Amino acid sequence: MKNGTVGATPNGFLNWKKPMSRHKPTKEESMKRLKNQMPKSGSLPIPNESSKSTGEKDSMTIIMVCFSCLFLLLSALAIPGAFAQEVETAADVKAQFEKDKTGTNPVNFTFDARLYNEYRWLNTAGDGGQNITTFEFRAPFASGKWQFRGKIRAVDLKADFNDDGTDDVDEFGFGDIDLRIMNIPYFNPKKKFAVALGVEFFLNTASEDALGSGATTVAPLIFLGYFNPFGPGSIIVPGYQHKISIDEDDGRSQVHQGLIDIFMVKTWGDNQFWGFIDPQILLDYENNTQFMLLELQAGMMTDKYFGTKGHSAYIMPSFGVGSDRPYDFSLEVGYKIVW
Ligand SMILES: [Ca+2]
Repeated sequence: MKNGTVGATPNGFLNWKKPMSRHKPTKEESMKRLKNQMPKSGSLPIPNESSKSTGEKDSMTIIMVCFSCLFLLLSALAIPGAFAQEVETAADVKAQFEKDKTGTNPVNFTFDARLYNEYRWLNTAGDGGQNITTFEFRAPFASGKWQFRGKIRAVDLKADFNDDGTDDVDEFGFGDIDLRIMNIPYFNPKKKFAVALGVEFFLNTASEDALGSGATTVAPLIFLGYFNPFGPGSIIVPGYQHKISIDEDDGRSQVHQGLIDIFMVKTWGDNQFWGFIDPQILLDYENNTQFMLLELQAGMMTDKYFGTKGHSAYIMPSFGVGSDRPYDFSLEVGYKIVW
């Protein structure tokens, strides 16, 4: 859930089918697989050449079990009200939300424009890199009860899947477009607890096959917001999003995936600085694979330097874990305006 959520969810599920043997595919085979197994918006289908070793499988299982325990523990720890330091009224909360222009609170529906660039060092046999430039816009509607979010992206993808020194894909163009609407059906300021429900649509808009999923996908999501678990300005947001495609291009796979994540954010210095950690598990039910991503973000308001209002900047490294990970490491920098 990239930044505020399932909302903060990384667009980047893969649905590449792993080869059954250690046989190194030819370029033709790689391209065929590429055509058959295009990834989600903005993500690369990575053919992972090496078979998963038992050790890797075991360590992945251990990591997943640990993650699930952490998920349950944090959910239990953050029992509504357990860490409440003072009773707050809805008006107090509203005032706090209005003061916060960091754009990190997923249930604070503001107008919000973001431009960010991510570079991924891909988990390919040869060299692979993917640069994604995204423009994102969020707006409240229906008297602020609902939030719209849209993302449009340009993708530059170069990858050598079989390590023969030649790029098997080298494309630049528009990626898929994501649209999401979200609502907060339950919000209790005294218990410092909220529930968010939403649905996201991944549209099959990529200008080149390799730059999109080749499918139209619907993804309902739920997340819970526990406020002030680590003192004022902190939030824990466990969430789940289920993606299932309703239409695919010829030769492209069904998308059927789940994303579990725990977004944990803290702001400091009167909402001038923030940091978040967002561990995520991506479960590909279609291909029976899974991997983890760990996103870490540090951000700050830039208003006092630029004389602006509601402007901020951030940097976000991200790590891929597991043999089916799409990338080893990625680095994103972004600029955001909240009003
Ligand atoms: Ca190659």
